[in-house]
Amino acid sequence: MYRVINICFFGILFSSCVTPMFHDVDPACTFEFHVAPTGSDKNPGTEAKPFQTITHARDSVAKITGKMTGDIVVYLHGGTYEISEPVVFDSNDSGTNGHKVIYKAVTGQTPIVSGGKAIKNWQLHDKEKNIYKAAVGDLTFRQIYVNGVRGIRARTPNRTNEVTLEGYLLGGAVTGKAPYQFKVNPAELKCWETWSNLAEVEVVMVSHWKQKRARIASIAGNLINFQEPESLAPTMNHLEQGGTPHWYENAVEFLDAEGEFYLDTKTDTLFYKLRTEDTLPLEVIAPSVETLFDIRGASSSNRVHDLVFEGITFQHSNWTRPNTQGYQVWQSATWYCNLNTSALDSSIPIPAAVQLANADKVEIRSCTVRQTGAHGIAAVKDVVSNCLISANLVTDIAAGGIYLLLNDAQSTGNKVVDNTVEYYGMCYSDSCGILVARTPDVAILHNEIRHGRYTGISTGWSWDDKESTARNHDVGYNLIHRTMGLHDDGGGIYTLGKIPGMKIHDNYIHDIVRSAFSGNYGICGIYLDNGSCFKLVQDNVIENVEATFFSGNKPNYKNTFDRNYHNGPLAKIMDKANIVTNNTLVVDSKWPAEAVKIMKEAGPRGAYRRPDTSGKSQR
Ligand SMILES: [Ca+2]
Repeated sequence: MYRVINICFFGILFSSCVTPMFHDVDPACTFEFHVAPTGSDKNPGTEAKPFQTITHARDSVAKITGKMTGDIVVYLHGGTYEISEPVVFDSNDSGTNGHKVIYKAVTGQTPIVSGGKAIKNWQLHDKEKNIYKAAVGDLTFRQIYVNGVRGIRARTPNRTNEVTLEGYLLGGAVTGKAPYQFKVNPAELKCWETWSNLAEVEVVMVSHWKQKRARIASIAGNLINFQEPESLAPTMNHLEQGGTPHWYENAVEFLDAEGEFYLDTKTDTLFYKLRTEDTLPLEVIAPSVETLFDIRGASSSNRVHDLVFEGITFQHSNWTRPNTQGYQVWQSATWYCNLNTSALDSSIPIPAAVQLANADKVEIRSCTVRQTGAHGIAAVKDVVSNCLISANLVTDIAAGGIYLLLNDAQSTGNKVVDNTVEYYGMCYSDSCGILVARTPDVAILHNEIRHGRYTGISTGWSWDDKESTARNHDVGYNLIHRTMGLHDDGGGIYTLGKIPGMKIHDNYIHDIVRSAFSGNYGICGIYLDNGSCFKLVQDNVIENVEATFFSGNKPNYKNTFDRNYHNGPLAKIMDKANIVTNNTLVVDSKWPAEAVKIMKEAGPRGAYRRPDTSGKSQR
């Protein structure tokens, strides 16, 4: 049966490709399929009779990839593709014979892949407080989106600033050895007996570069005991920031500010307090799928490859691990802390809406990734090589924007270029815009990163000067501004460890302002942290940052800071074993022509440059 249908496809689709009137046809196209939310999987997948689901198109592609003589293009027509589980692409879905399988938006149309479910049948719950409620069935989630805007998980003190995430309570301190306790001002706990679901209340703490979330087990006086495993995590009291800013999250008793929501898991009821600007009926989406596109080969020797995803919008991914494990991560929203070894547990990466593992020559280009529950786009493990992540808009992201969590010598040749990453770390504030671990030969070029609470670009993942698989990190022509909105110990660009051949060049970093809730660690334009050596920092412009460079945490030597331009102090700390030459302090905004050229050329090129929406849809 399938064989007969496939033969039919070949005839229909070949003739479509060579018909001049057919729009969007790539010269090398041999076959094409069409998908539309209004289509049917009983259709043949032509433009006139498109499929309905991407998975059916994928399966149809898999049946013909063995005979590819040109690219196969799957056109996604506009509309929302609601998915209930990840769409998985593996080696069977890959291009062959040197050709690619391309999933792309029809020109001028917006296909949206959504992992969200609409929450309907809202009822007025409390007229005086303007709180509505709805049944959610078996959905579990930590975010909602109301009339397109991210809601606020009920908390106290209320959120008054969407960059720093304040208000905070101050004066907290993690005490003792594991199991760790949190000592707070007793006045803030005077009502805790009234919290009806104490076991689901999270304490969210800020400590220098880290955010920590831990669930309450019990309260005794002014001491909070946490549940396991977070009570045992060594991250809990590592380099504590004095006064530890913190808030309490996720109790119905905290539901008192506009835009706040609370999910009662005992009755499967969602409560939401209307914003002044909300209109009825409410359009509420709750995320339900952790990874939307899971591009994953079976092993490093059986990788997914030669796939392209273009012009697709991905939104409303979910991530609920902190509900049962808390959030205990050493640095930058990468991996959970392994309680047995105190090290990173690379088997537990934080997931992404669009995720790569065991992949080669996969391209994600001109896509939009927005309103996620964890990372936006990430290569999460194993071998990922020769992939191109370009010209995407990654916005309103709970954790990091674009992450390459790779530690393998074969994970070479990846490029992250011309992307705009903004409003990252919306829930996990210690996230970076772009992060690369220990992958060799990677290029991070012409990206714009803006509006984050921690570092813009972070590369390297060793705290010493030993050899690792990290080498030849090319970080150039990036435009980075308004990062470090909350934390300290970071900057526009931050790097760790020995990375031979690393070049940080032609970047324009500006307007990084220290938060009132940071600790006293360094914030600077370019930050070469522990283990940094043999890195070249050249031809960058750093404007309006409290320190241009930081390169003092040992071991730290033989880095070269040459020919940069800055209007603030040159360095907070600079180890004498580094080389500092030919840098220019600029006063009264009299930037030399060489600096102006760097400022103009940094960021996404041409049409890839995206206007700054100033976060009107983000909370
Ligand atoms: Ca509140």
